[in-house]
Amino acid sequence: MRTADLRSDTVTRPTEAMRQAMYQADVGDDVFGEDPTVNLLERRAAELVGKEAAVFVPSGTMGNQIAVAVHTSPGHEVICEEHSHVVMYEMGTLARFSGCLARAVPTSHGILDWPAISPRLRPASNHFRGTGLISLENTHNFAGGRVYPMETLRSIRAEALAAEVPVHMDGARVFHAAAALGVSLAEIAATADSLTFCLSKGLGAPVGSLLTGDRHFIEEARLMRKALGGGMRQAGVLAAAGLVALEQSPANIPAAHANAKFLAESLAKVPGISVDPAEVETNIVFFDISGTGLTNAEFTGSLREAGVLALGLAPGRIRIVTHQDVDRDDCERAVEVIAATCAGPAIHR
Ligand code: TLP
Repeated sequence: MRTADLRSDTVTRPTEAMRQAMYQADVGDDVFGEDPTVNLLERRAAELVGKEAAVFVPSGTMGNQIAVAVHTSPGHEVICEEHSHVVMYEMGTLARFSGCLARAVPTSHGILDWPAISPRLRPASNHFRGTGLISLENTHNFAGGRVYPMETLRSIRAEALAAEVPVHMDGARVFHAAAALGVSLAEIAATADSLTFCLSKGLGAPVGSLLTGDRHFIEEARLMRKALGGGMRQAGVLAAAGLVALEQSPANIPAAHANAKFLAESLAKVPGISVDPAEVETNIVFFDISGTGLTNAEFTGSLREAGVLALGLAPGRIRIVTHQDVDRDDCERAVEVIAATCAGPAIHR
């Protein structure tokens, strides 16, 4: 039985072209700056997002946390949305590595705007260190892949510049945001001082993220990467897959978005499930199973037996994510399996 793995877009396997490129990659010691394939990937990434420079890091988490560490100093406050990855899912590293305090802002759909940010903004004083950074997540994972409207980003950018506070963007899935809006990566990236994006989320590469920014910022970021143990030596084998991902995978994103929409629209018709398809803008669908009477473990366990994998991320809240390793047939089967799972307990009640 083919498994439809919808737990995350991190589960994709490298394509044949990536494996070939990895096999043939020209490599050197990247800590000496001598890996030609890593150097090429970093140049290509910087070019794509319209920034001066980029540094290849093992994970999105490291990219984000290096950005926090370089932009801030201990005691600084980081304004971010309350469910953002940088504060909720990065092992407390904001505090552990950078000594920063999260000013986590509640929102209804994960998207911050200046009216939500400005009351939390604090210049340094005798009593507190003040705001060191604004961090925006685009797309916003735990808000269901929501995309920042360009005018919101531009207004945050303009106000933050005036307030002299840097903006970092956790663009783990910024390719998805660009595809949803029909804008270039550079247009989005221009609204932030630094941007992290992931090659291993929805782009199919096995490992790696890029942190991008101006030349001086990236020089500092390289030192911080080394301090965190992220100097990877002959990382060209990984960068080679990343270059293929940048070249070939963005073309697969529209299909992943259409499949997510299809899933949301189909699941909205299943009794016991609550989901608003209008809120699905990219490749992430969250739905509520409270109406089924099943626990997350019962629900995902039943799906797993039928070859469909989903994640329970909060009580009653299930996440499915589409990507290039699942097609429409897999999604149709997932809907059938979910509908059967929801119908099951009603028969026994
Ligand atoms: N997200 C993962 C899990 O950590 C939840 C997933 O399956 O979605 N920023 C955002 C917005 C992310 O969604 C993630 C990973 C990261 C950063 C961290 O990237 P990695 O896992 O490479 O450290």
